[in-house]
Amino acid sequence: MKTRAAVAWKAGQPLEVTEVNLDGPREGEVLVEIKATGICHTDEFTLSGADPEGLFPAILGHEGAGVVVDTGPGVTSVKKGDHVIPLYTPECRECDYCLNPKTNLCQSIRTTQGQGLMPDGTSRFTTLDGDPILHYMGTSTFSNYTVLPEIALAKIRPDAPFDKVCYIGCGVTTGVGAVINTAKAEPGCRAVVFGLGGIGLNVIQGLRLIGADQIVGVDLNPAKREMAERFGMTDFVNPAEVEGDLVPYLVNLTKGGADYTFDATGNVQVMRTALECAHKGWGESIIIGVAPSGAEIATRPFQLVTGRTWKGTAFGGARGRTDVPKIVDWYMQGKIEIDPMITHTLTLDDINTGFDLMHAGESIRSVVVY
Ligand code: NAD
Ligand code: AHE
Ligand code: ZN
Repeated sequence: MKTRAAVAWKAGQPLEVTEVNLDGPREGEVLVEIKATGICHTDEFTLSGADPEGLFPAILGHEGAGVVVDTGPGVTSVKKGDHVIPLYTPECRECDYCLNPKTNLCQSIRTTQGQGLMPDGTSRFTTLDGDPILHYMGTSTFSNYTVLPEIALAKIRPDAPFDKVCYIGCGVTTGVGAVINTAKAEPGCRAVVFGLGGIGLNVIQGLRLIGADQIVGVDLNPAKREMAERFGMTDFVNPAEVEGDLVPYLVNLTKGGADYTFDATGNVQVMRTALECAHKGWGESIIIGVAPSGAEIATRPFQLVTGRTWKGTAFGGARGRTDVPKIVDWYMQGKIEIDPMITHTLTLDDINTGFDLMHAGESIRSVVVY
C-alpha cells in the first residue's frame, strides 16, 4: 500500500512529508493505522545527527497510538480494530531479559531494531522508486500507517483518546515510571528534577502521585515554571540565577541533599550536578536524558563511596504490554493528567513546526494528529 509519512532523508535537515510504499505485515507482524503521535526530544536528537545509532533515510517517531488494520500469520495477541500503543521497548515475555524481574529491556529484537529493520532483517518502507527507507526504534510513528512486531504493541481500552494517550508511548511512561519503577521513591521523600520539559514534568507528576514532600524543579527556561508548579513542583531553581556552585545550593534547599534526583536534560554536566546533590549515604540519581555521541559522565568516585547511587532508566523501567494499558487506565480515571502538557496539535504537513517549537522552548509536547 501507499502511505503518507514524514521522511528524515539526512541528519540536520527538516523532514519531508511525502508518499511512501509500505509492505504488508509478515509472520508475527501487525499493520497499524497511526491516529496520533507525539514529538519527543529523542526524535530531535536522532534527526540532529547526535545519535550514534541514527541511520538515514528513516521514518522517525516513537510516541504513537492507533488502530490495528491487518495482522500477519501467527499473530494472536491483537486483532483488527484493536486500539494499540507502539512500544519501542517491546515485551516478548520469553527472552532472558523479560524473564528477569530486574529489567524491562527486552532484547529479543534489539539488534535489528537498532539497524532500522524488522526482526527478519528487512524494511517494510520503500520510496515510490523502490529504494529502502529504514524504520526507527521499531515504531516509525511519523507515518500514517506502519508495520510493527506483535510484541511491540500494547493493547489499550477503546475509549481512550488517541491524541492524548499517544504520549504514554514515551514521555508519560518514562517520567512516571522513572519514579515508580526505577527509583521506587517513597512517600515523604525529597526530590530534584533537572529539565522541566515533556519528560521532567512527568517525573514531577510521578513524584506527586507517590506523595513526595519536596519536589524541586531546575530549568534554565523560566517559562517552564508555571506548568511545573501545576503538576506539583514545590520549589523552582533557575541555575542562571544562582550565585556560586549549584550543588551546595540544592543540598541546602533539600536540607542535606535529595533522596532522589532525576536528569531529564541529556546534558552530562547536569547529570554530575544531579548525582552530587543527592543525599550522602543514600541519595539516588536517575539518568533519563539521552546524551550525544561521544559525551561521557564524570564525578569523583568518592561521591559513590559515600553512598550515592547512579542509575539510568529506559522507558521508565516499564514493561510495555503489561504496564502501558494500566497507565492508560490511570489517565482515564484521572489519576494522572496529560491534556495540559499537550501544548500544540499539528497536522502531519506541519510536523517540522513541532521541532521548531521544541527548539524555541515554546512547547511541552506537540502532537501530530493524522
Ligand atoms: P524537552 O526539550 O521537552 O525538555 C528538556 C528541558 O531541559 C527543557 O525545558 C530545557 O530548558 C531544559 N534544559 C536544557 N538544558 C538544561 C540545563 N543545562 N539545566 C537545566 N535545564 C536544562 O525534552 P524531553 O522530551 O523532556 O526529553 C528530555 C530528555 O530525555 C532528552 O534527552 C530525551 O532524549 C530524553 N528521553 C529519554 C527517555 C528514556 O527512556 N531514557 C525517554 C524519553 C526522552
Ligand atoms: N541510540 C542512542 C540512545 C537512545 C536511547 O537511549 N534511547 C532510549 C529511549 S529514548 C526515548 O525517547 C532507550 O530506550 N534506550 C534503550 C535502548 O535499548 O535503546 C545511543 O546513544 O546509542
Ligand atoms: Zn521519547
